[in-house]
Amino acid sequence: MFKSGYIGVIGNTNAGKSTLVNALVGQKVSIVSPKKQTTRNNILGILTKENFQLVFVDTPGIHKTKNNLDKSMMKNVRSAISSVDAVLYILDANKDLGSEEFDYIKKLTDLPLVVGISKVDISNQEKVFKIIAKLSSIKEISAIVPFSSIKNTNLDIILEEILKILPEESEKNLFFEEEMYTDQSTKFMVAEIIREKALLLLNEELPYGAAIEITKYTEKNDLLEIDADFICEKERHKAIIIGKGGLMLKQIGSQARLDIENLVQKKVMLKIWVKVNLNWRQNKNFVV
Ligand SMILES: Nc1nc2c(ncn2[C@@H]2O[C@H](COP(=O)(O)OP(=O)(O)O)[C@@H](O)[C@H]2O)c(=O)[nH]1
Ligand SMILES: [Mg+2]
Repeated sequence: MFKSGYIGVIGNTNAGKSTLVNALVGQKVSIVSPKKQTTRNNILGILTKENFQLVFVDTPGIHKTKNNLDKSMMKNVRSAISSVDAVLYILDANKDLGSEEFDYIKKLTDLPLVVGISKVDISNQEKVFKIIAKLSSIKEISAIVPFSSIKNTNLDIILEEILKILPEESEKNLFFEEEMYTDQSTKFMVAEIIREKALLLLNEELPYGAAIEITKYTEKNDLLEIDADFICEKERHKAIIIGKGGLMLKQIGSQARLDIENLVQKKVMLKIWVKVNLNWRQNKNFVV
């Protein structure tokens, strides 16, 4: 007996979706930061075991706008929802569940649905119970699971509940080869790692519209040589990214290099150039 399926991981930005997908897959497939809109593309995290293959679709998340939450939610997640077998909806245990989001969850019940309540390590039972009580009127929800990705609490239950709602298959239906844990190229992941360090280190100062582009990616014996352009739109943005005496860029580079070495399992030489380019925006990799 085998089970497989695509699971759309949906919820507000910062709810903890990417952290959960990384924890379930056991590999860092999706970058994480306290900043909104950290995840920009739908990223696949694949978990394959003896009797199942789950493909998690990590989505950029719902970007809350004051007047039209519903519309923007739909826009952000529509493509993920249209192609998945089940939905894993993530709510932050520390945030109240508002009526708009409640209505949105209700609408998702056309698909098999599990709700995860994240970050219970920094929340309390009262808050969690309040959310569960509100959700209890949506009978179609298969399971509500409070969890913590960071403390590894109830992640096994999340998997169990997802497997319960997927149909059994008579043959082993693999979407991806067993050893794959993402569909992304290593090169894309390298750009994402640099973006993550910039998000974390520059924090609020990260200029809007900056991007990372890998311009060289060459393996020489045991060494991987990577050149990257950090593209921004204004000279003063360039100064912020480089920092006093080049210190900021150096920090971004050395933190990124460590993660990249971990990813590729070899020594990495990473050079980053900061460039100003006004007209790069089309088809490029946005940072913010
Ligand atoms: N304490 C705690 N923090 C978490 C947990 N999961 C995520 N976070 C933090 O919440 C922030 C947003 O996480 P992220 O996975 O990027 O959220 P996403 O926008 O839904 O993908 C990051 O700062 C994470 O470190 C958790 O289980 N416990
Ligand atoms: Mg994310």
